[in-house]
Amino acid sequence: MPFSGFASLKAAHERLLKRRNRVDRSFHNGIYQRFAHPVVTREHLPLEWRYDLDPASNPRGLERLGIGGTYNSGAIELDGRVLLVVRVEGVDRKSFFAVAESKNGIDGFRFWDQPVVMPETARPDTNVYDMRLTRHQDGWIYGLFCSERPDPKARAGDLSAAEAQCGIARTRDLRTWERLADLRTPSPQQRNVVLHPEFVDGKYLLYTRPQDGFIDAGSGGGIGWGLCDDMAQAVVKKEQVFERRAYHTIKEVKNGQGAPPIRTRQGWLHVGHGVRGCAAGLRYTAYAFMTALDEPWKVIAAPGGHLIAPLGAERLGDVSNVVFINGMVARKDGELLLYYASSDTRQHVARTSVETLVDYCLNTPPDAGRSAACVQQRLELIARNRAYLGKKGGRRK
Ligand code: M1P
Repeated sequence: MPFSGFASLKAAHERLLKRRNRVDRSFHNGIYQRFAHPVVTREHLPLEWRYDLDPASNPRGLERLGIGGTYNSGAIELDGRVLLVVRVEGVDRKSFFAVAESKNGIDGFRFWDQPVVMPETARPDTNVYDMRLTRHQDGWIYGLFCSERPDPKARAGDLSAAEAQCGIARTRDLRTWERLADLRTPSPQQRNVVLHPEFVDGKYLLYTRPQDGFIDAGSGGGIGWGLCDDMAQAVVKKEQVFERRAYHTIKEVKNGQGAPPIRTRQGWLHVGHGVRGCAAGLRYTAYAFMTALDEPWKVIAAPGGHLIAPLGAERLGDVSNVVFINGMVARKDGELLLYYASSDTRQHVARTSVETLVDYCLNTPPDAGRSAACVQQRLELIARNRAYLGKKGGRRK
């Protein structure tokens, strides 16, 4: 009997795509809302991307090209819709990009009819992932992503040494992509490169993550910046680190720029990820900071600690204990959608407003650096609250 279950798989798929998302009321921090469901999972992928639906060639209904995860999405609003360029990872460990679209950015995400066909350069990429989308002042939408290839300098027999570089492509509609030359910088390795949305002194500004040696050695030197004349042949001659790693913080091992920053009255609003080591391995969390409007490389606000950490089911996945952010969309009404992925497996959204995240950045105390200093911060908060409650006639102890 040939497999007859595609109709019910199709119906279940359609139910998933139509499922409304709801705010997770069990979580509160006043900074953002979490939602009950991830916005994109591997189950969102169309069946025809995974199965051969023809009973003649697939009588048992086997999945022919399985998917491991859908995560680390770049995000943009285009023609009133939220579009995610999702990192889709096949079970063969190779990632590719695919666009998923939603009206409200919270639910109803549907993939376009087929994955992005990303042109290659003369040196084909083994793996591409983690696109950052920037709508630039020059009129193009740029997609900057990591292009990974085997390290040409690897010892014979070493199949893990890889070289990561920043691939660059541009588009007007996310359908047709023009691949440009990879970014060249003084660093032997690059990941997490993001294009700033505006010209600075007539030049393109890039946020980089200078790194040396083997890509997973954790030697990332912080978030850097540099200028470049031409995105078609992008060269950053001088890279300067402005957002450093720090001992005993959420970004002790490495950090990286998340999405392109958003212009606000008070400064540029940034998100990024910080990584620390612990007995369970590396722990990735998302954090926020602000930089000066006229000098986007000058940090003016750095709230202590993480903004989003993996919670509950988010803690488990292909690479557990990871929250990674590379998409952020500010909508017309001031709503701010933060696209974070959990554990290299699935894509989520958190909802806030630009105003709220600016308040968070400007008014959350910075990392005090030492336990005793952190206690002082908390004592000050408690004292202020007691004074306030006392004035209101509240209970005092
Ligand atoms: O597995 C966690 C993350 O590891 C890398 O990030 P980073 O370059 O900061 O170490 C990337 O592979 C990223 O895709 C992944 O989510």
